Amino acid sequence: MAHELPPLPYDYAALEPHIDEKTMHLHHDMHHAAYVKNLNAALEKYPDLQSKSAEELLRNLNAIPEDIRAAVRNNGGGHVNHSMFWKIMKPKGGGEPSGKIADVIKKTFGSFKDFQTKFNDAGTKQFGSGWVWLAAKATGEVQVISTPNQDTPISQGLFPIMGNDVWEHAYYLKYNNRRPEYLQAWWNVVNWEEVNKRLESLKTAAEPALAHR
Ligand code: MN3
Repeated sequence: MAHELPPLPYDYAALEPHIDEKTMHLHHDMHHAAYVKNLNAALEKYPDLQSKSAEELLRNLNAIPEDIRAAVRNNGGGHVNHSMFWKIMKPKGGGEPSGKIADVIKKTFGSFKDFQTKFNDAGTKQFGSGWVWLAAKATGEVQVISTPNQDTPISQGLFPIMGNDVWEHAYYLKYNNRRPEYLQAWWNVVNWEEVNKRLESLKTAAEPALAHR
């Protein structure tokens, strides 16, 4: 039961002009594929860990044998983060959020615009590679956080409702060093239906159901 690379849920060019086709090819077929391959390689010596979902492994990294802990953290994180990332984007996405996520954003941040500003700011300030998130506590309370590398909110006991990848591999071909421009453009491809589904999964499951193992 090896971990598998999920297919992109749309064409590589579908997020143009905001995210270019070549970046999507490299990002999905090379970067994400490498995380999956390296996660499986790390688990080779530990058959009892192979049946666990990547989320389960990441939820308690201290329980992972020390010799593969960093590999699981980086590659398991990379796998889970990107599996979410592809799904929370879609062609002709973006616009104002609707449904429950709109209410949560308004209640927490005052307005969608204030939320975007806070999210973009955290993404811009994340030094080096990492992610910016809207993450929820089990109580449902949400906050904007950033994490370095492929670290996931799951390892902090938080649930990632949505997140943007601020590694240079996510934007450098099109935006070069202009990360703020990428962060701004990204809102045009957000799949609010999927974000709402993730928010909903907080309430319907004791263990939030993430899409992919
Ligand atoms: Mn990436």
